[in-house]
Amino acid sequence: MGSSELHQQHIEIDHRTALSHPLFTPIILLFMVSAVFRLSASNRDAIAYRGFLQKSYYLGTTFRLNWHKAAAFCRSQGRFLVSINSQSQLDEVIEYINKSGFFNANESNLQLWTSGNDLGEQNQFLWTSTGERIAFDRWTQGEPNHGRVNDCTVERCVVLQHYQNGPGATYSFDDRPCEKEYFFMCESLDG
Ligand SMILES: *[C@@H]1O[C@H](CO)[C@@H](O)[C@H](O)[C@H]1NC(C)=O
Ligand SMILES: *[C@@H]1O[C@H](CO)[C@@H](O)[C@H](O)[C@H]1NC(C)=O
Ligand SMILES: [Ca+2]
Repeated sequence: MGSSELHQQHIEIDHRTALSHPLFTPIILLFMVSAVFRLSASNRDAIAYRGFLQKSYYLGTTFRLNWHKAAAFCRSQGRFLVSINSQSQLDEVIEYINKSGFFNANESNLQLWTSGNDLGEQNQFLWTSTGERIAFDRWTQGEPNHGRVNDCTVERCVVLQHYQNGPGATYSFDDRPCEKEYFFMCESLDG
């Protein structure tokens, strides 16, 4: 409420300045007023975003991307690929996936890109969205296995994977080829 009064004041000030100046045409005035309105709308959105959300996630399961494109997609949404460095962070992610209904829609397996990778130095896995080392030991059994093709290690980016039926992965990490396309999860880091 305080902020909308403020914006109205701005408009009145602009209005008076514009009218007192002989070079201002009504078209320029209209442009200025609409610019002020646009500015105030985007400020309101930013305040609402900070006010109501603690940490927000985005689960991308409508299309698959390679790791680099998934990271860019999250940035384009003002977010980062998800980093999971504790049991409580994993629980938040699982709860979000549960609520998304992904596994209700006859899906039995999920692999999604996280921000984890060892692209900077072999076997030094980092969450590159936060800069932390991967300290949460949640690797799927036998992983990371540094999968190789033609003597070159290609498995350097980390998925979170869950297989609903049978043994295997239970919300655990696996290094996969960064160029492969998987679903992905983004998070906001504020809050
Ligand atoms: C997610 O759903 C599974 C299966 O319904 C349940 O066992 C588990 O407790 C849920 N986890 C969270 C963190 O909500
Ligand atoms: C899930 O699979 C069962 C058995 O194949 C089928 O009858 C049902 O319609 C499917 N449900 C959805 C939402 O696809
Ligand atoms: Ca692997």
